[in-house]
Amino acid sequence: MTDKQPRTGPIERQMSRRSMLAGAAASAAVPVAATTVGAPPATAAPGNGRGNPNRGQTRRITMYAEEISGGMIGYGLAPGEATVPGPILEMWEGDTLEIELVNNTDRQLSIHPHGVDYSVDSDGSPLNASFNEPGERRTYVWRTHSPYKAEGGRWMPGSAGYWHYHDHAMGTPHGTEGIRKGLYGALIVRRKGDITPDRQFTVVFNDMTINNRIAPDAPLYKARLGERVEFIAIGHGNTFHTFHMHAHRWVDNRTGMLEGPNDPSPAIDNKDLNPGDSFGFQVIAGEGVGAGAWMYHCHVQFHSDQGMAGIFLVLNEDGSVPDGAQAALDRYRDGG
Ligand SMILES: [Cu+2]
Repeated sequence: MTDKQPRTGPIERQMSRRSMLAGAAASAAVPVAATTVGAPPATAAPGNGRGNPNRGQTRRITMYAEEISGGMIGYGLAPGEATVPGPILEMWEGDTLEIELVNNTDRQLSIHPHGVDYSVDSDGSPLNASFNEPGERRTYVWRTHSPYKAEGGRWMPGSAGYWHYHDHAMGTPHGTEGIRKGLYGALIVRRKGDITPDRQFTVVFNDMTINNRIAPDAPLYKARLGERVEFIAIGHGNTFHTFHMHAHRWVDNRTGMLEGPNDPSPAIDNKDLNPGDSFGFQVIAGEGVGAGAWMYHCHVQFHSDQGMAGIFLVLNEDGSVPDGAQAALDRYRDGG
């Protein structure tokens, strides 16, 4: 599945919400080279579904499913801008998101979410005749809710979480071919009061790939020292994985950061990431450890050895490349 690499890498695409919004033109295969990054984005992107934290907004977006190079198929927010993974979609608890999916392929496909509320006609599965025929436009409606007290006094969880979406109709009634070819992406539902990050990166362990790529062409994620970085990790395919990040730890709760001094959530830096799983967390890039080329990888040894490893490059605060980082990137490119 990785005989050819996608032309549009997640590096530039996920560098900032601004660049994602602008929909930078597809670039050639992303070179493993240290470069500076632009100023962090200042504003949220309306195009990705993120609104403001006032509850109860209904927003509508259009997504396009398209073939991209290398035999892959992706979702995008505009024609010609499909990527693997697809765009990060965001909601606040209480929001409704209407997604008009345009199928620009000659195959049946759909979009199926995890973690949110939907009726059977937005299920995204052939079981409920909820999919797009080739060329068809179809609207899927996703709803969310805040925690609430149910009858009998128990509390029900809200929708907030790091979730994901994927095809559920191509190849099999489970979308097995669509997922294999790249029809997947991150879905974030935030709770009022949540802090939004400076940068966001989607990491998908899909069979033996990361975002359908392998080392030395696995995604290179870049941030400046001290930036608040959000990772959304998703598992797909047919094998188990464990996600590990060097030198950065998070806590095993909804956000990755403690709610207060008495939050008992344990700190971790390695977590199961099996098919259908997703989790996310925020870290402060390089906090306590400094700038540098930090590896992230699947910790199943034969997976990392076969290419499920990439670099989280923490640049200096001024955006310059820290000492030794280019040498580390060169070693990575050379298979070291
Ligand atoms: Cu693995």
